[in-house]
Amino acid sequence: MSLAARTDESLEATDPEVASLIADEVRRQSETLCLIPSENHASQAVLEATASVLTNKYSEGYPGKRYYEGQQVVDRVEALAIERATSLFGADHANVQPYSGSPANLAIYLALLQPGDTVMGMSLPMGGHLTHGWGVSLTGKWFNAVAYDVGRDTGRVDLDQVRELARAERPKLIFCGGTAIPRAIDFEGFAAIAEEVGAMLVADIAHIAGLVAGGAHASPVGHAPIISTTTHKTLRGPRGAMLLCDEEHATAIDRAVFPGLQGGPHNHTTAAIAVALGEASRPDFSDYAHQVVANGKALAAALVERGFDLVSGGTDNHLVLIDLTAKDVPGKVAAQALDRAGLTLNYNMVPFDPRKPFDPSGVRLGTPAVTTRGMAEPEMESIARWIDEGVDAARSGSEHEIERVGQEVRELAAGFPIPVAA
Ligand code: DSN
Repeated sequence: MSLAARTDESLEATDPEVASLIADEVRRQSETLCLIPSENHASQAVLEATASVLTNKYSEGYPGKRYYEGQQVVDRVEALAIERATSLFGADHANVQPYSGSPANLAIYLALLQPGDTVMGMSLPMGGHLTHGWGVSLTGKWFNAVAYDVGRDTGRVDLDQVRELARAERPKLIFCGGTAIPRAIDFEGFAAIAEEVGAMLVADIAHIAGLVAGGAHASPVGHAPIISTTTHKTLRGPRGAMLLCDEEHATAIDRAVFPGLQGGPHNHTTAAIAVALGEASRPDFSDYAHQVVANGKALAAALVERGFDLVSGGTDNHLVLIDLTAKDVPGKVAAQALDRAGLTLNYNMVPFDPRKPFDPSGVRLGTPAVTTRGMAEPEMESIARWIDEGVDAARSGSEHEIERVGQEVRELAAGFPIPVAA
């Protein structure tokens, strides 16, 4: 096929409407600063693998044991992703097929529990995840879920409370990890509690997987026999997930993912996961992970300096949770104003929040994406100032001030390009 003919089949030529929407999103991401702690900018290499012809292939099963022919290449792709995952994290076994974090966690339930069994996780408004047994989720409806909180005064997980609850409820499975935890997770402490009550410990490291891979957070390997993670947050891969586990759980986990829960794996995603794992094994990714944390601490310190009330008083990782109660601005109003100023973050419940999930007291932000763009401590100072000015403007209703902050944000963003597909 000639180059001209190929060009005619490009997205831009065949569907300018979608092409234009994607171009708009490239522009939006380039001109704004992503502070959502669960988002990142995947590399050009990850984006290219995601967009490959591997998307065309069905591959139910696992390498060497599939239900469709034509797996000569896909088997090698998946085996490579598995090998890179086990070697990067030091785990016995990896399943790289879960479509995302929630299906990965559901597979764990299917592998280990029966409906009605007791499961224990961090309460969602305290920073846990829906699939750790929250009431509106299947995991809270079909299982007997009990939840631990954070300390009211500390904003941190209190292992004494976790132990007390575990002793009283005797869960079969305990989740540690979550979606709004600004402090280091004590995997060893959780493991001791799980062992005492005869529970299986599952570490959900979706938020911090890249920090673990880069040596900027302790690893759960050796403490949690099963580890769940998405691949697109600090790990900076495509949207997907992985389950890591000890050898003794490998068969149960694999059977739960397929055929228990899912059909064909998304092979283009598997290839992109392999690329991301390759990137994460290089020394510059360790530098990245440590800079994410350094930026998190710098951003937290600058916000505290400006009078913001941070849950737990600061951060040990990539994530900062602000309680805006004292600023007299609801989280949603602040998040929307900051979005108009080009600072993208999300409104979020804070522990013991008297407000509702759709209109909570806090905002959640983080440093993975801006660190990928090459930003460091000086930029965190600017971001903290703009957040302060944006929140003030949200309270006073000054759109002019929001526009002024937005102009400064755009100027900074222009100096830190994002990776895009070739
Ligand atoms: N949606 C993810 C997050 O933002 O943390 C959790 O699933």
